Amino acid sequence: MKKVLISGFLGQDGANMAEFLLKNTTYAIYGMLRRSANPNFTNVKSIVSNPRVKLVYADLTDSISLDRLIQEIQPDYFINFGANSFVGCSWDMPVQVFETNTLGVLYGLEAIRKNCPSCRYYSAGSSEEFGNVDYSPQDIQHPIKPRSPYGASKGAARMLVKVYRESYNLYAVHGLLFNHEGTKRGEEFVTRKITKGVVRIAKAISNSEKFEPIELGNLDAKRDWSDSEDFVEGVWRMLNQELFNPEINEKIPEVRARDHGILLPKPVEFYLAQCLKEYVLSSGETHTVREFVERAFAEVGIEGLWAYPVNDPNNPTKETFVAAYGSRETLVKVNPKFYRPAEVELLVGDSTPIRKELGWKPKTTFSELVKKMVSHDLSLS
Ligand code: G4F
Repeated sequence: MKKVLISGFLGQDGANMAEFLLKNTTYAIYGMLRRSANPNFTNVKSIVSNPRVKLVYADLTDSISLDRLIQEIQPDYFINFGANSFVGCSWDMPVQVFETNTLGVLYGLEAIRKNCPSCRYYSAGSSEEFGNVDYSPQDIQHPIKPRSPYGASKGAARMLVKVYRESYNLYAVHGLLFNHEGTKRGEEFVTRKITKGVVRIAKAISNSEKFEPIELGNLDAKRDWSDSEDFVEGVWRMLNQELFNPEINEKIPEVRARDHGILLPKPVEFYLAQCLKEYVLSSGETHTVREFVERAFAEVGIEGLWAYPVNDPNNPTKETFVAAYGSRETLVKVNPKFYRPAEVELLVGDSTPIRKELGWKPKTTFSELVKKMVSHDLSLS
């Protein structure tokens, strides 16, 4: 049975990837965890007792632990979703962010090179690498222009993946993922913060209770939001390019030879590494944080208006979202503490190549995503 090692197993993407693989393959899943006094298994509660799932311990910042794990498991795939993924805190802990997001990638690549060079490696890249963008929509050729320590850490990881692929012919790819959300999203990210807040406020209004507004930062930031469940399929396609792109089989005689049962001097991944491509995953649409707020409130039947409070001496110029009818209560207010030292103002991705070459496309639209997240949060309370 083939083996897939997933780091960041308890996070949104790790858990969605494990669910996808349980449904669509017969492979064994090794969910990598860090030692923690109170690990949160919420995202994996429906799969963790599946006999194909095994929990294993290592830490991306501990090269010895990764080395040992890869040597022991000999995985066919190592999907590295482990990261410090919250851009906002990357200014507060830049060294930890680099240790996890960049050195963690280096340690993984080294462990594969030494112990298991036929293992296919996925590195979770980010549209944050594009930063203050030169053009729209952004594609794989867009230069790396990060605006945060997080974006820089991911850009550096991308270069390491390239160097290891080209130097050692490893099947290693760094996918460029635009924002992706869903019901497993952490509450520090703006989409889930909004959907949880909307549900809290809707419940309070229906029970005639008082409530605090949702406090947000930059409402004008534009993001290209998709569903993480769609993206894990795109990642899997990037890791199996020859299965989805028949042209690769034509280009590489060794792949055809392997398919005919002919023994090759090197693993097939060695030959594939020379024609691997990296791809952008995105919806191709961009929306402001403001629009996300409006849609999420619309899902619970609350219409609002953007306004500037005249009677708030502490916050005279900051915008608020107030209920359009009835008491005109404040639903959302801006709190400068949620602004970042530098912002990525606009992201919108061009995912045409993966759609054409690997046949991937997202299934969930922006409005379906908002609806899904709000409905899920309603079902929790
Ligand atoms: O939800 P966010 O924190 O996501 P961000 O920074 O775009 O990063 C996410 O997407 C990246 C891909 O582009 C990933 F690499 C990364 O790991 C992560 O998944 O913020 C989205 C936008 C930002 O412009 C932020 O300034 O929302 C703005 N925002 C406004 N108010 C807020 C808030 N963000 C957060 N987290 N909290 C707020 O109150």
